[in-house]
Amino acid sequence: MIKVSVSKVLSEQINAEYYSAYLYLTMSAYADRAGFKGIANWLFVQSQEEMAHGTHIYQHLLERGEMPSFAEIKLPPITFDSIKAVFEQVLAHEQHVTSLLDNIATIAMSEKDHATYNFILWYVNEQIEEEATADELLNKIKMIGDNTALLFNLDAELATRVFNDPFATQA
Ligand code: OFO
Repeated sequence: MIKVSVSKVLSEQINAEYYSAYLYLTMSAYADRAGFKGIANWLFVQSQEEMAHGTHIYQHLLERGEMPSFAEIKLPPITFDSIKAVFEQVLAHEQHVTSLLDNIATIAMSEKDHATYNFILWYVNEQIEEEATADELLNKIKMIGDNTALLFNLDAELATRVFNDPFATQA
């Protein structure tokens, strides 16, 4: 049985993950319209991953006999100043999500909910890679500066990303 305090933050995290998905979708649309189809692809795949993250928490709550609570998903920014501004926001957003997940881990531990603690550790660890990737891309974009040819090289590189369901083998 899950304590109310734990169930509450898990439901909030479903919302946060779906918000992330929506945010990366608006960013993807911006990049597409700006002519960077590869960057749009990378952000679209990121959006798909966030949907999978949210849905996995939803399934976990049901598996534990809990009714998830639902709330409105707020509207993310829908326009951006530049590709660099997009990736500045990606990094800031991932750092924010890390703090949400750390908070869930802390609450689960203090409630002695080892199942939730163990469950949420996957997400905590995943954030290490997500922050590192966002940081690396932002640094590349900063180094590229105003060199459009180099930005299109990066765009071609990011066009190759494909979605792999992170939980496919856990089903
Ligand atoms: Fe849900 O993985 Fe980052 O935010």
